Amino acid sequence: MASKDKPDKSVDSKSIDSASQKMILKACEDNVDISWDRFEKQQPQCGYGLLGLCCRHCSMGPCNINPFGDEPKLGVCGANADTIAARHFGRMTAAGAAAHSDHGRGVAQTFLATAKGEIKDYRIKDEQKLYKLAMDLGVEIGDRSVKEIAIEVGEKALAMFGQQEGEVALLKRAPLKRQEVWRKKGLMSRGVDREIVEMMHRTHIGVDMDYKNIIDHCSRTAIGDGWGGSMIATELQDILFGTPMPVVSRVNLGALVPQDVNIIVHGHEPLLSEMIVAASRDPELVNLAKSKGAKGISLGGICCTANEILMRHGIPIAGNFLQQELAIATGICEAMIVDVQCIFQSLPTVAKCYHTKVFSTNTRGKVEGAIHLEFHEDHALETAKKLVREAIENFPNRKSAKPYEQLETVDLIGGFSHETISYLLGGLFRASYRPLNDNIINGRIRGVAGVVGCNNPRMSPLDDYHVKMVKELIKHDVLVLQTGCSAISCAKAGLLVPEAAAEFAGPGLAEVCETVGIPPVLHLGSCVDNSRILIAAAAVVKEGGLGDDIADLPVAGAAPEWMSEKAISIGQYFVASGVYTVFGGSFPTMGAKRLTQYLFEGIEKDIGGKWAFESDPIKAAHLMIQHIDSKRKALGIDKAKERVLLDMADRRALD
Ligand code: NFS
Ligand code: SF4
Repeated sequence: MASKDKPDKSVDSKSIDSASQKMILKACEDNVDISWDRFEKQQPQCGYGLLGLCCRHCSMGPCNINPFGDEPKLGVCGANADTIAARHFGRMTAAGAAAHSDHGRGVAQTFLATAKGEIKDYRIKDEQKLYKLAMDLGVEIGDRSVKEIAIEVGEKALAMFGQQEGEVALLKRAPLKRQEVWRKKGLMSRGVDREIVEMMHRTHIGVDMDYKNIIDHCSRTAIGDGWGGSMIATELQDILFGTPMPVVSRVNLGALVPQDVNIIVHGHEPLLSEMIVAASRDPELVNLAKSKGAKGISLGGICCTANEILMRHGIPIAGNFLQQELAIATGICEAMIVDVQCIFQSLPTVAKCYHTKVFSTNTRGKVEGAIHLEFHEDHALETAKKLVREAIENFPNRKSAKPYEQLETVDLIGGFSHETISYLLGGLFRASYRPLNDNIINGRIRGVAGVVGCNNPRMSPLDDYHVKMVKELIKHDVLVLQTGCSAISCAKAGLLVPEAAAEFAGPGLAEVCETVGIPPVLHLGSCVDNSRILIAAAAVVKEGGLGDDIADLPVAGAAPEWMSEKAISIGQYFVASGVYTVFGGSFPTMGAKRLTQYLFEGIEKDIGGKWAFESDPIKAAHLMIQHIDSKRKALGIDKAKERVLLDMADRRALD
């Protein structure tokens, strides 16, 4: 519990949105410690750790390297700063890739069991996408039944994790030139799990002591995530739950409605949340909620689970990473249901101050103090109904005598996928990236940026960096693709609606957005859905006119408020795919000069992409714009031709 004299005047420095500010103040009044308080109590944080100069990989250590001219310069085993930081960076990549990929494996297992008819609560929703994936995996279609095809697709997808030799099949979705770069450098992932395990081996004491060699393996591991584990997760989720289509919804803590039973789903795997969505619409349970005095059942998501159920069902998003405790602090959250990843261990402690019940549901993610109600795919809906019932039963236990305030929400459009982007631009019958490529070539769209990733109290106020950077990008005609908590940040700031084009975008981008009717910032889903950005980039290359590799495209990436190891894996597969990628906040190798120099410069000539670090959002946006401009110049499209949009009459006149 926080002390009564906790300063509350600094709320502006903690979040830019007023719903969060109100709940930060409320938590303070209620004497509840939240992430910002704990961050303050951790200060000053360990400088060695921040710079990547701390190693505890063996019991001769822990060893620290002094970044200022003085001793010690070597660990007990003789490891230098670059080796120590590279090993640390490697293990972060491996952990991030493991998180995405273990999620992907779970989806593949459920998919296969569904295809075989072994579980009943899921079914194959998108057959077109199944066929497409089948072709990419070399599964024969012919006149085989959907069931036969799905079983083989499921088996092949699952086998990619444990594959030992050869190449992960989906890497063939990358442009040919990219594949050549990878093959020449020996970076083709041989199997998703294999590279992760090998990373753990290489970074054990006394194995890989060459920082560039470790970074090569970071690429192999991360490519196996982005073009492997994460891509499998996205593809199979789309086939099982439907490929997202643009959908209107709302975002922010106002997703919790005072008159309703409020259920928050938080975490990552849609296997669970999809079933909670179904259960929350069950008429019997809705009636039960009414019998307890509620108007209905409101469901809201936090983190990537939020993105998953927004994308496919239009369920409102309650918040991003740093808002998880604030959702409980509203006092009107009957149940918070969590599965895996990005869950604060503090949730049950915060919940104790209110009436909220926290449920853990995954055998991989038990939470001390939470009620563990394990979720299994073979009786998914039944468990989901049990959880919803628990929430309803908890409705009469709210603690405050005062009426609760309805917090605000902001409108957004979600549900963009690689497929919908090409439909929207090209039309349903001639879905194509041609109009996008043409608009990039003619300069109306200067380039495309992927802005993704987390929130971090280090980067307070919450959302500020994301929003400032993205506004600066669209102002300079850069179309922005988003996923994860970053998309939620910009959604709260009102950037994910078509009207944002006229208000915030440069004239070229605004014109394109208005013609097509899309926002200048497109929400592509959760963090595993960064694979959609890779597929879109490959599609742009394939469409032609913008070079023959992702590294040739006028594109850039960023994770402004990153905190998770998953962000490192994502950053590394962006870089290894040829993308210039900027991180904010901190960068985990800064104390290791040669390694950092390599990641920020030297690596570009090896694999086409490179990293950058910038703590100022406007400067970071301009680093990306400069990079985009340099690619435009290399492509010879830097001198934008003054062209006017031709309507049909003009065209006829030309003919
Ligand atoms: Ni991505 Fe999604 Fe958010 Fe960061 Fe966590 S929820 S997987 S890791 S914090 S963006
Ligand atoms: Fe120290 Fe080397 Fe052991 Fe790391 S591996 S703790 S640097 S002795």
